[in-house]
Amino acid sequence: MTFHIGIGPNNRKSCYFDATVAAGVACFSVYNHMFIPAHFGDPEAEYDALMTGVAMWDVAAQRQVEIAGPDAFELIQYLTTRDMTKTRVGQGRYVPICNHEGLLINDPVLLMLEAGRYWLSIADSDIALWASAIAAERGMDVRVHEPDVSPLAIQGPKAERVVAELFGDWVKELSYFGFRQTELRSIPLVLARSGWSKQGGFELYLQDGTRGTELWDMVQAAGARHGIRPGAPNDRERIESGLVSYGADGRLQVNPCNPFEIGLGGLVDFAKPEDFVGKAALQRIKAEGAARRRVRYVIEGAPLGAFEHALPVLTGKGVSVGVLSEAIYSQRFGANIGVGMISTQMDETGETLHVEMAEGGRRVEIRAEFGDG
Ligand code: THG
Repeated sequence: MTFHIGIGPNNRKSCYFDATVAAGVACFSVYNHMFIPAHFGDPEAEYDALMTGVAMWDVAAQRQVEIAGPDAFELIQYLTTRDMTKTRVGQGRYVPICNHEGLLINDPVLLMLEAGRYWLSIADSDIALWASAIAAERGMDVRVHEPDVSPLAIQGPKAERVVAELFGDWVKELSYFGFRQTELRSIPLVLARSGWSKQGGFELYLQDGTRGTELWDMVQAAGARHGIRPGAPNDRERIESGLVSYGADGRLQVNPCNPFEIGLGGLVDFAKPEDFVGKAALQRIKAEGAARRRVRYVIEGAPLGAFEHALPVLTGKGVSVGVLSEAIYSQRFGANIGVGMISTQMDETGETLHVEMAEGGRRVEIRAEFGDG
């Protein structure tokens, strides 16, 4: 079976699109109605660059939703489950957003740019619609819009060297999720220590979409002697390190889940003085106890190939008691590993579990950590 998924006007191109094509992108995915590189044809080399060197990723599809105006703080505080009171300019925050039923609808990184102006750096769902509707219905004095901002991630143990060469040694002082408004040869951008991997790195939030290729080429040139490689948010690394992927691990329309089920319960702050969307539902869920919890799975058998969509996790009798969201063969742990959720009723039953794959059933086991046995 050979087919292509077309590039067409329904989905937007990133401002780094031309640069990634020139760099040999082999596959795109779609995220926030935009094309996002999925890989450059050499998964091993891309993984190795992230783990031992440095990788650069077009993550412009992590769109920014800007919330600005006199009621910006009030809206942010109402939208997110965390308490934003202590959030300050220059320090980013990971902030779950739920609907009124307490179901997760996004898990952005929040940047407070100045008093009364924030960006939500969103995962794959339409938060600009959500935020502007809530603001209007509540009569809040804010402007919600999507600015011309396109993040470029530089990730891996050598990322700091590359970024320090470009910007100077001050970047080494940035805290985790810390950021600063700056420029690179007059290209306006926000530089942050963040990114969707546990290998460390930075994100450059480019604020002028006409200069994508120029910025890409500058990063590429500075990174060349450190062996920088183009890549993309890396599924193998994120499964190994357990990072949440809203969309892959669950989304409102497929496998809806609350923050307690997906491992973000610690980011729900019932003590904050103001109300927030989903609070009442989340209090109920917490009191009753979440029905599922997030787990890591090991899947027996030969190395897995492509894993397309989530699979139910089944008991011997074929009863679905969990979900395997995404799985991949990990050289590092010498096993097929995955993330997902399991019914809390299965705790300590010790029952044998399996998933049905194209070639037949495969046994799965729950692990607290990978590499522990
Ligand atoms: N960077 C930026 N925007 C983003 C992402 C990003 N938007 C989409 C998506 N990624 C949002 N989701 C996440 C998920 C996890 C993390 C960041 C964004 C993350 N988590 C750390 C962890 O789980 O260990 C730290 C969480 C914490 O501080 O509590 O980094 O990557 N700009």
